[in-house]
Amino acid sequence: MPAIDTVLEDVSHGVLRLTLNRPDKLNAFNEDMHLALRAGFERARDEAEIRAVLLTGSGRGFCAGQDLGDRDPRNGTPDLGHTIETYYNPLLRLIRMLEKPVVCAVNGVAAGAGANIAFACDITLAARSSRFIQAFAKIGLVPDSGGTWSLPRLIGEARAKALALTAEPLSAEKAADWGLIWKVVDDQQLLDEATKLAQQLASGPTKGLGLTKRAIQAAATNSLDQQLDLERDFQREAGHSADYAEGVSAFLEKRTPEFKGQ
Ligand code: LHQ
Repeated sequence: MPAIDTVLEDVSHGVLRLTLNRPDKLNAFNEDMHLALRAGFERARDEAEIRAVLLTGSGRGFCAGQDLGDRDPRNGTPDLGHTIETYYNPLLRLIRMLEKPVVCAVNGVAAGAGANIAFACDITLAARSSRFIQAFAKIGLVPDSGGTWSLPRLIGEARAKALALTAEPLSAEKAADWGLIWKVVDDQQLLDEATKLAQQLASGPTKGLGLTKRAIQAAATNSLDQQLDLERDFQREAGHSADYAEGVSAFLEKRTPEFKGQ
């Protein structure tokens, strides 16, 4: 067991809040933190009462990527492919495949894998003072955690290449202007606003929201024809949900719906 909880977990109003908790290292990933974060997302996947996730960091940083002290080539050449396969790729797959919304509150600098994990979440808010750095180029590495996939899709090849090749920090404002994240929030308001959003999503029609997330992600590789077929199938599935019945009944009865997430 680690000496400290490297990820703090808290459940409230259907939201599982996961707080990266190695503030002295700007929440850089060691193996304990990887395993704890993965366990958190698996919990979100497995527990029906959890209907949204909020990911954030403690202290002044969000996440500085891999803890470089743990992958120090001076102690023998590490197999970074193994690190990616064992830790980062399973995490990215969990976030993207989770059929519940994942809100990310970037509370400070997000560097390397830390930036790309923030971009993999469904709705990412960032504190005005935060910044995003594709730090890989500074240490001879390649963007990971889906960065080479998400960056060109979100902002186009020209901006993706410039960010990745120069490792120039990108302000939160510019990240929002470019469409890398949803929005910028004043530092003091970040956690409140992200929590409100996550709670709103957690009280929503979880089945429909999960299918919506899957459909939008599937569009990255589908043709229009494939996507139209997928919309037909997902709409059929959503139409059988209790939340659809509740949503339409509430609309017709002029009342607020009470979604159960089923
Ligand atoms: C750190 C780190 C850090 C350890 C700050 N590690 N201590 C995947 C697979 C396998 C291997 C490699 O990588 C990957 C994916 C990746 O994520 S690669 C990218 C790894 N990350 C970086 O290269 C970022 C390194 N950090 C920085 O460039 C700066 O710390 C940033 C720009 C994030 C923040 O700068 P400052 O605000 O000036 O803070 P600082 O540098 O003073 O950091 C505060 C402390 O945190 C400091 O420790 P100290 O004991 O001196 O107070 C840093 O050493 C420590 N820290 N990042 N990744």
